[in-house]
Amino acid sequence: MYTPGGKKLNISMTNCGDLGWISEPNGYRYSTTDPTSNLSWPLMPKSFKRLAKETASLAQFDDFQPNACLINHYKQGRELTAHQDKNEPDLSQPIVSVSLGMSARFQIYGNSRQNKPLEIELYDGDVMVWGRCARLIYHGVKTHKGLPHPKLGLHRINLTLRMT
Ligand code: MD6
Ligand code: FE
Repeated sequence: MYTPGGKKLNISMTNCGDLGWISEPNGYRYSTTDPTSNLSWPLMPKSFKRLAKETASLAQFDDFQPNACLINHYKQGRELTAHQDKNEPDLSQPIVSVSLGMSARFQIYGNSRQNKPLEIELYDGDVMVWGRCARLIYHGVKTHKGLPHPKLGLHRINLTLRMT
């Protein structure tokens, strides 16, 4: 995908579910089809929905029913710059994020991307529920050099499950 400024994103992205988040020259939006193929996104596996619903409920979000799952793929050394996730219509709904493969540094900037970020390491299998006062904070990801993951090698995959 490309940024609205016309630059190629340095991570690759796809989606599953009824809707998928896309980045295009005219902005960011959710779309029912994949712009690279004009086909619908693949169905969201029931196991993804179940995991998201169960983990959201541990954080007191009742009845989280994701209909969109953004899938990000990072090669070693790639990064996602500071951003907010604000294209979803109901910001009282959380985002559930699943990390797989190589670990990465997740950077939390708070209310301004000018802040020095708080950094936490996200490991294979970590699940984060992102909501309430944190829902609109700036955040980014940096990968680093490390040992290859036994199954995914020098790659990281992140799933973010959303209601949109
Ligand atoms: C990543 N995650 O972990 C990127 N956004 O690769 C995000 O940008 C993100 O983990 C919103 C909520 C949770 C997240
Ligand atoms: Fe995000």
